[in-house]
Amino acid sequence: MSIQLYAFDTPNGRKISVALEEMGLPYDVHVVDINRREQFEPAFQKISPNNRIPAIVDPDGPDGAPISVFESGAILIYLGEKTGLFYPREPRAHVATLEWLMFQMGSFGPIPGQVHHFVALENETDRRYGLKRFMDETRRLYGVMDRRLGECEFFAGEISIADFAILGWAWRHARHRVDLAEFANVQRWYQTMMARPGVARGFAVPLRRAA
Ligand SMILES: N[C@@H](CCC(=O)N[C@@H](CS)C(=O)NCC(=O)O)C(=O)O
Repeated sequence: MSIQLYAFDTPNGRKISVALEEMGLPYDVHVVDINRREQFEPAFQKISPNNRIPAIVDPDGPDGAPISVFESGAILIYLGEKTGLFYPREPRAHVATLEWLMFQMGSFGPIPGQVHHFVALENETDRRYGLKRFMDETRRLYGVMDRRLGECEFFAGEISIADFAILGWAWRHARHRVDLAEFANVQRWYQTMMARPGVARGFAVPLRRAA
């Protein structure tokens, strides 16, 4: 039976559609339109108590019974454990996968997300202050990633769920005003990732309803 994906067309939603496509898992999409506040509907809140996308329901959970999972990092780990794919078991690569996944969840998501917020503000004083603070930090994070990708091809050495997590946000580099040409290693990695057929399918799957 197919996994049920509850998502919208955002970095955190795309991480999971990309992972599902790359892992070759069958899934059905349920669009949760966060612009229409559908994340607060009681039925969705049952599977995502923090009222955020993405969430999944796997009818075939670890004990054979259905299980729901919220928080994109937890979903990626769940899918990695379920399939054994993109989830290195060799201890050093495993630790690196978790490190870079947590780096994304704790920093490279919350921080560029603030740029997306401040860039849309109309009050010039608020906008300037927020943009300076969070664009500087976003650029610092790209520098961290660039150094890592100068040492290895993918964040954990081999390709892993950490790459899918980080890609979801790097996909929005223009929105948080980063020119990838300034971060050559990130640009090389980004082009490699985007050229993968599974990644292309993950970004193409409709996560918005037709207007
Ligand atoms: N830490 C959460 C963050 C999820 C998140 O912030 N999702 C956004 C869309 S990218 C959302 O649902 N926003 C709705 C809202 O803010 O009400 C995760 O990684 O799953």
